[in-house]
Amino acid sequence: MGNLTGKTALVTGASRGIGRAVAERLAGDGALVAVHYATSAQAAARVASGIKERGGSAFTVQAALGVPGDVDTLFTGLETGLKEHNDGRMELDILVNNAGIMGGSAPEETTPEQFDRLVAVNAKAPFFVIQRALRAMPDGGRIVNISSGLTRFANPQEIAYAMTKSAVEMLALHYAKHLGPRGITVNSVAPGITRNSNPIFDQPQVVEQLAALSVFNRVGEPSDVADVVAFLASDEARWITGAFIDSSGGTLAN
Ligand code: NAP
Ligand code: 2V4
Repeated sequence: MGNLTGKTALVTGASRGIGRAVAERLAGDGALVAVHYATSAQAAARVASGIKERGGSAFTVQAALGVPGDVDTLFTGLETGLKEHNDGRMELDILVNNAGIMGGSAPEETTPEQFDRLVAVNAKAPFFVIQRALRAMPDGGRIVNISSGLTRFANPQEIAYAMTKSAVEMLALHYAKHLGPRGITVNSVAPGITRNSNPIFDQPQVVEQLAALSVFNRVGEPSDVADVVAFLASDEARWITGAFIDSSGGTLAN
């Protein structure tokens, strides 16, 4: 029996990277996990089947975020999955807003369309996903939003992206107060450079430079971040809300 046995969790962007590690960790702790994805159906199915092979419970949910109707699509899929896999118990105990897109363009070259897309996926979608999730979330629920160390570390290639992450951090501050009476905690987790499927991680010289940003002289692994999220999702973190949790391997202290 894990510490999340009997709980349900929705992890957005769980087909790969940090979201995948979070889904696997929460499922390992006993939660029934909705593995959300936008386009990577096969990868998400592999995440869910891997969880089940290890004795956990999971199902996949498809929804493109940052487009009209996104939240309806997401929650229709979530509700279908919960009906089928959770004996009709429709409550959502844990929400992890992880799905996000990055910028990677110089400020002079960022277009209004790119800016709007970053805002739509990284900031607007989490706001409305929370709004909808709260209808289904019982007292004592958990909300974790994935931000970025770039709200505190300068990288001019990512100004627009960092602006969206600053916006996401406001969710924890203000919702923590709003949801305190329900015992629901809302926190931000800010990873530093974390290995994902970006081809830069196949270049040893680049990885060496990125590693030097952390006081531990390595890049983060998705599981480094997932362990922090799992703690915030647990009962043991009941006294932490409205917090910014630096999960950058000391990059912000460097
Ligand atoms: P990733 O490997 O690029 O994976 C992104 C995930 O988000 C995928 O599951 C993807 O689904 C989903 N997604 C992307 N756009 C979406 C959209 N419009 N609608 C719905 N789902 C969408 O990402 P990651 O590197 O693990 O990053 C995860 C989170 O951590 C992001 O919020 C990111 O900003 C943050 N972060 C990452 C780093 C880092 O260095 N990796 C550092 C700090 C913060 P599909 O596969 O189906 O497209
Ligand atoms: O510098 C980051 C960083 C980055 C990048 O390198 C470019 C990328 C991979 O296209 C997008 C990106 C997203 C990020 O969230 C970060 C990041 O969090 C970060 C960086 C440098 C130092 C500390 C950080 O937290």
